[in-house]
Amino acid sequence: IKNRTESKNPTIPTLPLCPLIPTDLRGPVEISDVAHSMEQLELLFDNLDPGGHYKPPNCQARSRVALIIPYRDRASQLTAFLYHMHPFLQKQQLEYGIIIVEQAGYGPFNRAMLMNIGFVEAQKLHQYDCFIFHDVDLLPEDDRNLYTCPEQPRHMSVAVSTLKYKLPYKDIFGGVSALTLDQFKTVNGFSNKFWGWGGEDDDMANRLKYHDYHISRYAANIARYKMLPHRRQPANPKRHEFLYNGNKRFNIDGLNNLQYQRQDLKLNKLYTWVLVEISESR
Ligand code: UD2
Ligand code: MN
Repeated sequence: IKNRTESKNPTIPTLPLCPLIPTDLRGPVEISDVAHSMEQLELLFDNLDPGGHYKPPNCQARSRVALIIPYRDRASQLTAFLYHMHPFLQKQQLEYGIIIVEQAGYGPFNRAMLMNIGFVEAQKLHQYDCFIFHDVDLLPEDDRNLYTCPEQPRHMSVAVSTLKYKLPYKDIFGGVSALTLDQFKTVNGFSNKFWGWGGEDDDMANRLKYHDYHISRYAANIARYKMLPHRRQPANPKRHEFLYNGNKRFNIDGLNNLQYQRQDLKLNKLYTWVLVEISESR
């Protein structure tokens, strides 16, 4: 009788599946306030494939997770993020990659469009089945907050330090959120129309509702995050208007009309870096 985990080629044994619930979780995890340079971090984490990609060495991961991080001009937050996240994700025995999508230039920031770009670019690199859209300034405080994609889209940053660890309103979907490949395609990704602060996360919540999805969440004592301090971005004055008439655009504004110029892509040691130029078109 053949062992089930044995492959056809006897010289390459297949790894057993990783346990459903990772074995080494502890609950609350410490958040260090020691600053590291990127060079220091690169010496610290020597178990990553190029581009900051990781596979558990002793078992086959159940999920292949792409973390998509919208980014511009937050260097010290990025090092703090990488220092915290790599050990955190490895303890959860995931196959994962960290993709930093940086907006070039000084125009208004478009978080949602960078997410769409990250989704497209990540798929050119690995066969991801789960996408976690993640602010660079949020660090999870409990390792039972699993970075996976459940049956329904999951809003992960339920309790955030700067929001007094309370959900500000029921349909909030900003901060950190997880969608499967199929879910993200079904809703046509994020809207590309939200320039500047605000609204893009609520528009995504509306897209989910429109497609009969439900937002799932872990309990607030587990889905806790520390937000690193930063200045406020100028709010987008059009955000309410775009939110209000967003449903007219769900099927024409998103993944299917996404336009950008990729200026650079580097498989850095700790993350994949994609530099893009985006502009308001049509
Ligand atoms: C809230 C949401 C965030 C988003 C935003 C409105 C939570 C916990 N967070 O964050 O998900 O919906 O409101 O757009 O609900 N960024 C840069 N450089 C910049 C500006 C932004 O890298 O100059 C990136 C970075 O990853 C940052 C994220 O965009 O974490 C969100 O921007 P923010 O942190 O300025 O906004 P915040 O904290 O109000
Ligand atoms: Mn923030």
